Amino acid sequence: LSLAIASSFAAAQTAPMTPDIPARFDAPTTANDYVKRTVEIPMRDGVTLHTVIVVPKGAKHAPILLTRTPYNADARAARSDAARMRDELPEGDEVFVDAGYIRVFQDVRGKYGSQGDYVMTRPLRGPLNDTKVDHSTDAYDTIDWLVKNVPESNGKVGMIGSSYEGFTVVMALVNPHPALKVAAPESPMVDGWMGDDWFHYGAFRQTNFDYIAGQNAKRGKGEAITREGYDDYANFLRAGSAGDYARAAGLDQLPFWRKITEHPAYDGFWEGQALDREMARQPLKVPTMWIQGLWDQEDMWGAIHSYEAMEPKDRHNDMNYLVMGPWRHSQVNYNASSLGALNWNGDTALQFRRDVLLPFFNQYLVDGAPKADTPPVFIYDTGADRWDRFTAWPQAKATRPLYLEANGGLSFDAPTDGASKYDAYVSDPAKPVPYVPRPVHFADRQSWTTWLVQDQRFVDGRPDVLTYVSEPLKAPLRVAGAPQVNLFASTSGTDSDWVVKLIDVYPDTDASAPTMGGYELSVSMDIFRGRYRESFSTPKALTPNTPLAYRFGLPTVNHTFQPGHRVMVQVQSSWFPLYDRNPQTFVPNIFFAKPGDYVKATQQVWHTPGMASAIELPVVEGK
Ligand code: PG9
Repeated sequence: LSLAIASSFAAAQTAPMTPDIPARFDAPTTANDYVKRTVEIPMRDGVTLHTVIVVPKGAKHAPILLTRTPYNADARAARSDAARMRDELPEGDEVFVDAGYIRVFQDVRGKYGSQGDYVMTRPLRGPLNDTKVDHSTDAYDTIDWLVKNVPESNGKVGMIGSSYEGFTVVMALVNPHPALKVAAPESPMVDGWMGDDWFHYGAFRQTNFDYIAGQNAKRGKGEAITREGYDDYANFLRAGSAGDYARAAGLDQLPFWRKITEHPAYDGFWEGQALDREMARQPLKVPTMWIQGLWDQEDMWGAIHSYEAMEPKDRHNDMNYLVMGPWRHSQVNYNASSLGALNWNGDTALQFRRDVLLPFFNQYLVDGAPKADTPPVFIYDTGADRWDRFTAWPQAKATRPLYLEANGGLSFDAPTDGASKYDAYVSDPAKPVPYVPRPVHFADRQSWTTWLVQDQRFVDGRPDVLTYVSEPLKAPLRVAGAPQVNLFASTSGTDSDWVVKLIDVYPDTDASAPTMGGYELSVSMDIFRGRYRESFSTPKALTPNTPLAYRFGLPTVNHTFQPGHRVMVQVQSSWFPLYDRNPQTFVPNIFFAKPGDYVKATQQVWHTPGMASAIELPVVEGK
């Protein structure tokens, strides 16, 4: 019998014990409308960077669109294992695919297929980087290779990318390669301490722990941190300080976390990496469109501040552009017909990519393309539900203080002396104010991407949240610029956080959208760590029970408060667990605060003529 079985396999047949995984498997690609090549591009120090080049079949004299990523170039260039390049590449690329672009994704050094060391936010060569390479040289060397080695290209390169991929676009603008003809940093991480990913005005963002672990524990994709329970409010409260949480999660092993804890203040480590400051020093060589969301929950600072840093150099108003859509972080590359409870007039991201971004890129990259009709500023009015095209930003020529009043009022009239001088509340670090309704689950993507438009009624009325509200508006109130907080406040502690929110309160009823009746939509809000009141680099204890001035900018807005709506301001002293708790006792480093440092504090917000707390609104007067 065994002889009979053996003889039933002719010599040409595959022997039963042939290993079933071949050394190599190539899926047929003849049906594809593109060719994908992977190459290892050598940098000036000999390190090779893994690069995926996707070329439309039959392309000639085509422009190149380049993205440099820490998020796996192979995966970024493979959305759905598709035969059509349009389906193979990310959604945001569809307009470029339709226009015949060559698309390139590259792993940054040290991640996924690229050689070399990964430094989370590799500083430019200089005091913080004594090597020969940075993202600026890597972009330069990559572009140099691409224009010499991709025969289907016309030698012109544009760069685009959001967030970290936007940070690498900005880096490429430092000593740019001459073939880099246009750039679009989308929500770039520019100043990680002032208002992008890691801190906001010195308050640490604990959502980063999963990101730091995922990015730095491995060359490939790492994992999020294991949780004790579903509710991150409880998980982080139980842990103690941010440092305690990180230690328990093993993050002390990660150099990037140690660097963060060694630089809690805005010292040379952060200031030396702030790319908006660097941009202010750079000549304006490449037409650049700075893009971000008006509710960008991760990188709210970078694009607008870089645009503002470059703008004085743009003497002919034809090099430096600003785009702000009604978007969450990176939503520019997805469908943006809605955000949380808000519905827009169509897919605002597609409108932008198709009508503004593509013509702008074509102008600089496609041989013989016409000049695009690109507005210097393209910004959504989130109250009027429409795009505005402006020649300059901000639109408001000056700000108008909107004063906090006794009895919870808000008014453009300055306060007069009255019986009530301040409003008080007790801020208890044992019961911090949540930033979204509990249970809080950082991994809940829907919650994270929409938290900035969360209805603020869930905290309105808490004893540790002060609420000030105007009368219903009789006429539209247009606000176009960055509101400034001018708060006079005291604390019984020696350190304190101040969270200030500018809110649009919808009319009590809306028969067409019943759940929007009375909605408290945050238009702009941020947190400020009190110890940095006088200096961002040198923290100082606050004098207890003494009203002190806190001035800081809120995120940029372009919003028309409609008639019948009311303006609201909320003030509170914690935003947990997104931001680590301020112990309210001054300690040298809040990351390492001890349980006994966390104390209740009585907070007072003042509204007297000499200490008139206000939000200075960039109001556009007239029609
Ligand atoms: N917000 C992320 C990030 C950017 C830059 C540095 C670190 C993190 C991102 O989405 O890429």
